[in-house]
Amino acid sequence: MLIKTRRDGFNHPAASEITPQAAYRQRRDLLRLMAGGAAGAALAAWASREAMAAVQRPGKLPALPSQPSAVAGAVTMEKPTPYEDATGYNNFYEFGTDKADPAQNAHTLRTAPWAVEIDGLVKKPAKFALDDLLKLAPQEERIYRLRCVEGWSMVIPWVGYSLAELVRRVEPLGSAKFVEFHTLADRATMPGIRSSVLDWPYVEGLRMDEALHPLTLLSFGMYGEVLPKQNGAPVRVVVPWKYGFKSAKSLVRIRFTEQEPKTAWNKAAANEYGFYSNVNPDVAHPRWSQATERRIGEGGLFAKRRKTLLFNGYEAQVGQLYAGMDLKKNY
Ligand SMILES: Nc1nc2c(c(=O)[nH]1)N[C@H]1C(S)=C(S)[C@@H](COP(=O)(O)O)O[C@H]1N2
Ligand SMILES: [Mo]
Repeated sequence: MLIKTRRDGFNHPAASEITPQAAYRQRRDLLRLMAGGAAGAALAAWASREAMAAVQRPGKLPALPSQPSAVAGAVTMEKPTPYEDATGYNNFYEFGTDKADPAQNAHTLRTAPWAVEIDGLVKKPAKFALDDLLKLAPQEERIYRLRCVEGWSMVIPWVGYSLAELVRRVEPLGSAKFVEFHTLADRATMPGIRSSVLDWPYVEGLRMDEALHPLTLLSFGMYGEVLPKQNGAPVRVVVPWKYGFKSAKSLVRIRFTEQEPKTAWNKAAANEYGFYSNVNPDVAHPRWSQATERRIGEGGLFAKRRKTLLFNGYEAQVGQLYAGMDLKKNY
């Protein structure tokens, strides 16, 4: 059977339209995930991950994906970025500003014990221990693109569940219009926060409808394994239609607010990093075009750049959220 591709070369089939090849790949991945499966062994790997060096693969996830993704748009036919590239070329300024710094330095991050605090305009404020957060909803693998504002992109098989699952359970008040994400800022283990490049902690935010969109993922793993520290262990957000900096790593607090959150990058340079930061080839960054991108791990310096797609290729799924908005003003 031919894989039907859209003009843009990407394909976002509903679960029912997944081609045999994609279904095979998904089944194989699930089997691979489940092979790690006797819960005890997986938990042991989870517990011992602290002892592993950052360069080693961090081990299986304790909570296993239970089903292929049913979220329309969660599947891409593109080849995932090689693991070594996705874990060796990172932005995580708490561990340094060079792309190689997080892989070098993030081993000092302590991911256990870990808890995420939920507060602000919410009926059920709570503090979730990581283990409870992991089990809150069935996890699944979703292959999403991540597009950095610096002009590169990756394709990553993330593991997690829709952030909406968590939001629903804590019951935001009617007055809650935005969700604010706070990430860890620990001077003792994060060498990068001695620098004043950003105002720590790293804060990001979404409008409530964006946070509730099923594509917005609370992620605990990638490539079927626990998140490597440099990729935001033990829990991060992934917002696939926005520039990468919206995808906050190493989350410690989620706050519901009435006001638009003051985000770290917006505070650092408001004219360069707006609140929305939707991937948009027609809105240039003040210092460079956003029309094309370089796929990391693909053919080095001479690889052809790809055309960047509106909403990173997820327009069919998320375009409606911005109906009637001027995306040049709301960049
Ligand atoms: N806490 C925190 N989260 C962060 C960042 C950061 O510096 N600190 N960098 C962001 C940026 S700019 C990008 S492109 C992505 C990179 O994610 P990756 O390293 O997993 O590819 O993480 C985002 N989340
Ligand atoms: Mo980025």
